[in-house]
Amino acid sequence: METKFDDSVLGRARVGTSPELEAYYKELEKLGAGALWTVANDIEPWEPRSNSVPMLWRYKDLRDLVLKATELVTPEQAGRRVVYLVNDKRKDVSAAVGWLYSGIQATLPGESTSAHRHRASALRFIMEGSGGYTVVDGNKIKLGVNDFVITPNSTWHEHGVEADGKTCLWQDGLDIPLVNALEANDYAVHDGKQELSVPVDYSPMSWNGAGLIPADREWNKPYSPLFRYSWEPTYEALLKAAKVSGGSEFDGLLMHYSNPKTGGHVMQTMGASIQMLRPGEHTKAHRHTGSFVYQCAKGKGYSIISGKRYDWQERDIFCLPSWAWHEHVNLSESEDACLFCFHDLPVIQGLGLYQERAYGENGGFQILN
Ligand code: GTQ
Repeated sequence: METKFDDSVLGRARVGTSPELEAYYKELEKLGAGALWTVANDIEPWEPRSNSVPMLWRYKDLRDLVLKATELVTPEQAGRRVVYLVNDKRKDVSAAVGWLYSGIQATLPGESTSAHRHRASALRFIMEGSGGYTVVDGNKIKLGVNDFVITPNSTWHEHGVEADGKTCLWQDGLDIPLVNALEANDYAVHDGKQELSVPVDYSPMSWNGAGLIPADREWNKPYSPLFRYSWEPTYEALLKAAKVSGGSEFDGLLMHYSNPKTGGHVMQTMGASIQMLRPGEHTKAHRHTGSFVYQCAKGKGYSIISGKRYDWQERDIFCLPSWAWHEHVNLSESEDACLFCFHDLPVIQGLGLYQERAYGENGGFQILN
């Protein structure tokens, strides 16, 4: 163990054992109390500690099983027809990593769900299909492949695929584990489907992402008025940025989807980002707090997380636990690779919990295997 993590130093709990102490602990336990020094070193780790493990979910392995759900249950029966992604060490809270939930939802042409809402926030990244849509607070939003859409906390939402569309699969991301941990979740069902209160695509058409803000519109909600971030302008933004910037040595070209009104993250508890790795790019290793769920939107490569290599290609999903060393590699020498991710950075940053460390800095190291 490195000396700086030595629990025998002054300032750490370093009480031995004795029959007298054991008896004392028992007395305290009977009264619903305990001696802090018996747990202090555990509950006050020297550095951020994650209970999650890095994991990769290969699309080619999961896709058929997700589609099989369409033969087994209807949206009416299931509420949401979703295969969710379970971190080996977070089964108890149904998390993909940290306090984040993720799943893959399948909707057949002509199907739609009834509307519901919950205190947890949700987002989606479209994996395949056509004619998909989601209705957020009376605003029907059309969804195409690689589009990113938000359904902020307590907004009514329902999903569907037009009858002339193709089966849609999309990745859901929700902060269910976090909101449950905070003991603040709730859930309500709508008595059917929402009435559309505005024209289709009202949100993305009026908040168009060109840096222009409607002059006649008040927006005081704590989340982005732009509900959909389409792939085309997103990818174009990355290509343009790549012409004038090298990006970060740790992240390549990394952009956060933002609330056009504030420039901040799209929702209060969850944010999302898109990242481009140029042909052949191999980022430097670093680590930071925050939990991240990635989906490869384009290309192929691998990430080394906590010393282990995870190879990914289009549609594969993988997670990065808080404080895990990581670096990303684009395996193609001619094509760029794009990684979508969603994360809890709004919470981590908003509560002053963000910290970051470069590989090799302050004794940090990474063993590659
Ligand atoms: O579409 O609202 O994957 O409420 C899990 C919970 C999706 C949804 C999920 C949900 C939803």
